Amino acid sequence: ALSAVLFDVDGTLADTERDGHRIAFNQAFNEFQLDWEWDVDLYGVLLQITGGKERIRFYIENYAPSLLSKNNLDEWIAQIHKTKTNYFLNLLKEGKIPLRPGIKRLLDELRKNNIKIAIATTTTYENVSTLLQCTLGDSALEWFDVIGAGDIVSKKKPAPDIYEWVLNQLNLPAEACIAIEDSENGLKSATAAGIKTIITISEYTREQNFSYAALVLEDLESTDHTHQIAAQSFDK
Ligand code: XBP
Ligand code: MG
Repeated sequence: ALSAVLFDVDGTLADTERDGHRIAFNQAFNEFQLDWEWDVDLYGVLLQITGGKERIRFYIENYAPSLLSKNNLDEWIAQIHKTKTNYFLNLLKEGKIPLRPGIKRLLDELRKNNIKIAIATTTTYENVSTLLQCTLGDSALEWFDVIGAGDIVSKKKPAPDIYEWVLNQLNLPAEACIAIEDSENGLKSATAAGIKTIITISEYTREQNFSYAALVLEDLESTDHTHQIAAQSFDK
């Protein structure tokens, strides 16, 4: 039977990338007087690298390599990223980033049926806690048995580490869980951890390869989807 559903955050719980993270990165670059502008198309390319600090480093390597010789490069990237996180938190607090349709209802139904819910994400912990509190209320953090986020593991998605860490904290085998993801990197990560994965397509991930997902859905809006998710746990 199904014991827990593990949720990705960016692109799955909310459409955070184009009008959230991307904007916050650009605001931080501006504050650091960098003339970098991550437009909507370029950001789609950069999304293949998960994790904000890792994404900034990848950008420097490919688009501004002269900066690679900069002293304390990692520290500088971390400072830019901290500034970016603060801008992103502001966007969340201003209510600019709603949950995707059906998410609140699905979380409610899982809780009602005593199915555990958890988070497995590459994004920073504060981004997750603030998103949940701003959209679902202050008590929402307590709904989740485990929140695995950011640098808690050193290898981010598509590596399985974050899902393995969450399974470990839940003390559950992969077979008792389902992951909900929006991207190929997320699908790879959950699948490599042995977890059956349902995809909800997002703007940037529409063309990706989801051939080995258990189920591919446009979104989680209709109640049928809850039954489809529940059904996944019976045909194992
Ligand atoms: C999401 C990400 C994150 C965000 C930025 O991937 O890659 O890096 O874009 O978050 P996934 P931070 O949905 O597969 O977890 O800047 O806080 O790292
Ligand atoms: Mg995602």
